[in-house]
Amino acid sequence: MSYKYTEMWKKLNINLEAHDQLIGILSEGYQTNFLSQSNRPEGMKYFDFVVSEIHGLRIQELVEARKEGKKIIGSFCVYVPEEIILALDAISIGLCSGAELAFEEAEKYVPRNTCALIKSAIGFNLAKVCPYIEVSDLVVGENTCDGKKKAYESIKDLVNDFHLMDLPQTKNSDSMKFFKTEIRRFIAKLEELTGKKLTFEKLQAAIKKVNKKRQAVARLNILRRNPNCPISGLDALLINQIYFNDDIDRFTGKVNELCDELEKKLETKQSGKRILVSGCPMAIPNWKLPAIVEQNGGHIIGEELCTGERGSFHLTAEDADTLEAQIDQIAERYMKIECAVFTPNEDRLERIKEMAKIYKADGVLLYNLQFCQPYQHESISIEKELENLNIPVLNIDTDYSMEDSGQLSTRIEAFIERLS
Ligand code: BJ8
Repeated sequence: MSYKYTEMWKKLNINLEAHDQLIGILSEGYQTNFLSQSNRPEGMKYFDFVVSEIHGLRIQELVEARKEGKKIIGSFCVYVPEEIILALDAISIGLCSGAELAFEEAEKYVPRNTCALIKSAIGFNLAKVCPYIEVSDLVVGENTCDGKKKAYESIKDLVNDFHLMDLPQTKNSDSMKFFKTEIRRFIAKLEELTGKKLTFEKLQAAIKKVNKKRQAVARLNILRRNPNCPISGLDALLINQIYFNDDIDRFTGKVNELCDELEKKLETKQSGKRILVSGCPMAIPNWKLPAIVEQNGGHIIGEELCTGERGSFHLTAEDADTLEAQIDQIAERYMKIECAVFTPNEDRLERIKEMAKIYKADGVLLYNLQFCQPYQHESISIEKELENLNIPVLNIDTDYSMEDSGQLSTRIEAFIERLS
């Protein structure tokens, strides 16, 4: 990444030495996993560019937006409603949590047996290598799993400003009422921060804009259901990761352009066993599992992940005629997300079964981060259920380190070999 950004990083209090190392690792990983793929669509060039400028140009845009008075809102979870952020003229961004960085330091704040995603979020913060955290006027935490819930007690003191959104644990009419109250509390916090008032017109425009982004990735997902899935799982994951950080209109346009190109490639024969992945989110730059799968004869054709369909599948209704009704419909949309922190969470299993069918998956890979109780727990019953339906399944627990790559490779290769 160009050193023309050094002054900007310094102003953002970035540790330049540690940041250089991180960018070095990121570039190497990108070269090995992405740029070495053959026959990539032309449209991926834009996403390559985004990655090459992920701590550069995009941060510069956010810095400029702040100068114009816009607020930057960072978050770690797909339950944080983007529509509301946009409607208050703020910018929503996903925060770094996909690499093993400063874990020893992070373990001074959270127990060792905490998942890699949480340790990474804290590690990036402590190591001062995440310009997204530094540029965020507000970080929003959500009470989802126990690990995040407790980690936010530390994170709140490490960031510029912090808002905690409480989430119910079950889905029923009472919990929906509670969640709607929490959404309104979030609106109040954002109104105070931005000095603006949420209006029906602004929210309507934001709902439509976010839905268009979701529809663009849904279009890509529909193309991937084709017997000749025209894009690698790695590239599709990358798009799902960039979903959280790029300018929304530009991202939507570029995904649609890519889809226009892919629609013409559906006749090109693709090889590889079709794999559906389900489980914990894969935050950028966590590309470990898809890289191993696709190096061993698999082709990931769908993701039941928050960095995949779970995060973008549901649309917010667009037919409300009052602001209050819009807010309620937003709450209803977000409560449909099938995250394992809810109990019971039968909808997730139904989604996996449905996706395995419509994506014509040869097998399902359950991806759990070590120490992630909700997903590890659900993977046990999901594995049994899929086996009962004769859907081949491989249940994997891993973390962000590369130490288990050899072992994972062997298991995944054997799994792919047994798929008929
Ligand atoms: S909606 S999946 S983004 S909570 S991996 S931190 S669950 S111990 S990230 Fe998540 Fe929102 Fe749910 Fe999605 Fe905890 Fe598990 Fe770690 Fe996790």
